[in-house]
Amino acid sequence: MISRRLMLKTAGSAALGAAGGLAFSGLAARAAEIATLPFANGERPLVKYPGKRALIGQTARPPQLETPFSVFNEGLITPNDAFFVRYHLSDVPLDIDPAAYRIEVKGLVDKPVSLSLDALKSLHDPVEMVAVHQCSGNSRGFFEPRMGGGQLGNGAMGNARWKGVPLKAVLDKAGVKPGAVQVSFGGLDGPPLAETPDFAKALDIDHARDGEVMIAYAMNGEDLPWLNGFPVRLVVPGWYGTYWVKHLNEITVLDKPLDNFWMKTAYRIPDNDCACTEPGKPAEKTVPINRFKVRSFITSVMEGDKVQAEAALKLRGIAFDGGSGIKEVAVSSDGGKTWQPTALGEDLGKYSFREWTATVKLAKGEHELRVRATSNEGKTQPEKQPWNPSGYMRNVIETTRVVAA
Ligand SMILES: Nc1nc2c(c(=O)[nH]1)N[C@H]1C(S)=C(S)[C@@H](COP(=O)(O)O)O[C@H]1N2
Ligand SMILES: [Mo]
Repeated sequence: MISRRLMLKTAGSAALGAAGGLAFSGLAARAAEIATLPFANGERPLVKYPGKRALIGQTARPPQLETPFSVFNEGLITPNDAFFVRYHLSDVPLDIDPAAYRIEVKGLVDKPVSLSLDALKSLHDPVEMVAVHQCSGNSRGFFEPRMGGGQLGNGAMGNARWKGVPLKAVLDKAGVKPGAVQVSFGGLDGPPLAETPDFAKALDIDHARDGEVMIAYAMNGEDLPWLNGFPVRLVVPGWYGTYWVKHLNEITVLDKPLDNFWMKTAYRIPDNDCACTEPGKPAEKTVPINRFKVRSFITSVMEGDKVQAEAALKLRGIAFDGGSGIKEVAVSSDGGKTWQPTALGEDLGKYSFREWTATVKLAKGEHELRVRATSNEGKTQPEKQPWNPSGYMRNVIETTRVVAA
């Protein structure tokens, strides 16, 4: 088999230099246009990376790309070339040989194993699941007051059909020893400086062995896109993206919780019912971020759109939660005073985006459209967004203002 190389050395880097800082050497991209996210300082270059259509460039080094929101109105599955990209460390792998690729399974196991991609695939019948993947900081740019971190709009999420092998099958192959507490996951990418902590995340042993957590080698019927973790990544259905380790090559069974920077310091939320603090205040006690909060969006109209007055206006959107599934979605066309039910679309599984549709009729003038989902476990979205120091887990009831004329 031939070594694969990310082919991006030739794309002109000068344009991005002008629009958004220096392009990552090698990972060059081109900025043709500017996208504007709907908050202050929301201008971003639209950049083109290999295997991706023009996406919203958040940072160039490492590459961080956001999906333009209009993509979510195209269908329930987010196309691979439009799927968001997030890396922490700039040493992104540019050259991977699938034939030489190995996944090491080690630590507190009966026999450490080193799996080739073929060996991985032959361990278990392929499993498939449609699941939303979402960055913890998705929508951070909308928080008030604002906080540090990537000023993301609502496009650091996507819904894909993942195919792979249950993590449990891999752990069983190595044989987990008694006393196992967590399993940690590392990928090929590394820090540019030795002082920067390498990216690794961990799941509790029972979670890792729940049969749903997957080592995925395909996404929407194709190899994983390079920038989404080729050739294999972890899929942790219903959990925030930080655990979905890309270019996965190290699985270590641990006898105590992983206490690296990425578990102990970063990606933690206030340990209280609202996972919130008073703006500007740190939390007294924190826990690692975990399941998605329930969310819903209107995708068929955008903020500021002009629509026809006194006519049937068809609204469409998406909803999802951390895996109980969507029970109902309601819309309001009067800023939340009154609500009407919507019709739910095809059920692609409890971890997937669920489509909803509704028809409203608007009198002449300005209107605040709102959408609110309720999950099967009875959770719904807040009217006011609780604040947390890292800007994680935004899930306030979304408002879209339109003008009917
Ligand atoms: N190897 C590796 N895996 C990683 C990361 C990373 O920096 N390196 N970032 C994590 C975070 S925070 C997110 S949100 C997702 C992003 O996945 P994507 O780039 O496929 O959208 O990858 C996760 N897995
Ligand atoms: Mo993330």
